[in-house]
Amino acid sequence: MTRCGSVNEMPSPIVVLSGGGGGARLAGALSGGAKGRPLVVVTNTGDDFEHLGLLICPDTDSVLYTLSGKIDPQRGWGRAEESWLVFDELKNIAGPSWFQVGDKDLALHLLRASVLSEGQGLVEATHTLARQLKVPDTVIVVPATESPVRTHVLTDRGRMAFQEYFVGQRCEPVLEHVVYEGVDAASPSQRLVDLLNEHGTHEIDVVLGPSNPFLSLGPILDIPGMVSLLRQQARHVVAVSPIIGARALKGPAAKIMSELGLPVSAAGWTLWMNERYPELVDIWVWDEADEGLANSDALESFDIRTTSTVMSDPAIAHQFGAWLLEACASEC
Ligand code: FO1
Repeated sequence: MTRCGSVNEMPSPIVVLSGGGGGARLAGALSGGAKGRPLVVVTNTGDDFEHLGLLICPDTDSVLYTLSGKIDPQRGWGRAEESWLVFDELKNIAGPSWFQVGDKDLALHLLRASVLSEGQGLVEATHTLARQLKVPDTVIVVPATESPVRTHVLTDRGRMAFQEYFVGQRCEPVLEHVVYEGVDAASPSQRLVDLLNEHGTHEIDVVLGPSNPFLSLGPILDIPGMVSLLRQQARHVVAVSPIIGARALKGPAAKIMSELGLPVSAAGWTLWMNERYPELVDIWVWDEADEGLANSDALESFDIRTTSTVMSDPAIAHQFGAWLLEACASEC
């Protein structure tokens, strides 16, 4: 089946699946540079959790903050020019201090709680917050699902919720298995389904950000119906490797691959993704540092393209975004 060469007069969206800092940075790189094409950013909800009685949505918020120019670029999460008065006082009165919530960030969590309590669902609430934060209106940020999907990890220290593993234990436990609690009962958010179905089949392009496949993309792609929805609507699905050399630029992707007994390389990631989500990806984007690995027999039938994928500053990230848009539009 060829999915290439669609001739569509109307601008069809670029859809980015985003989790963690890499996905948010890529969404930022593609926003504004999409040559009139709207950008839809589908966010991972597996990291969401209740803290201090508030729903915290870290991956959605990293996208909102990145797209509104408010992200702290060093940390890659939370607000730039943050203050910590509430957090410091929480510590003084023996409140929970393992998860740091800054004052400006707290304001967003309070606003989300307020609109949710007024009856908005997570998707509508995210849209409201995006407008309040002044995310450009050419970008739609949409949580992958309205249903509660929560990532849990099984480790050598037992089972724990994602943030307990990621922040509380700094990803130190050896990971044995990942579970997306609630995923079997979940479905893609209706807003996402509508956005994708507004266009004919094979008109949108889908980009899987350089996000952790187990912790960030899995909770999106494992939602029943998600892969078939994307595949049915996409002209091209392009996946960006989170592994460069034998490392992940940030986060535990390489450590987890090694703990799961997978080869830690762009090739290992490609073969695992293809086995886990067969026929989903058309174009595999690797960093140019890994070019030499693409010649293996096991990868003969894969469309692997290499470029500099390190989004070290906004200008370089935009160059990579422009390159990706060209790749989406190319024949495969
Ligand atoms: N990450 C940390 O390493 N430590 C924190 O205390 C922390 C607080 C935090 C608060 C709000 C938020 O949106 C994100 C926060 N993160 C923190 C990042 C978050 O745990 C991870 O980036 C994602 O869940 C992984 O993608």
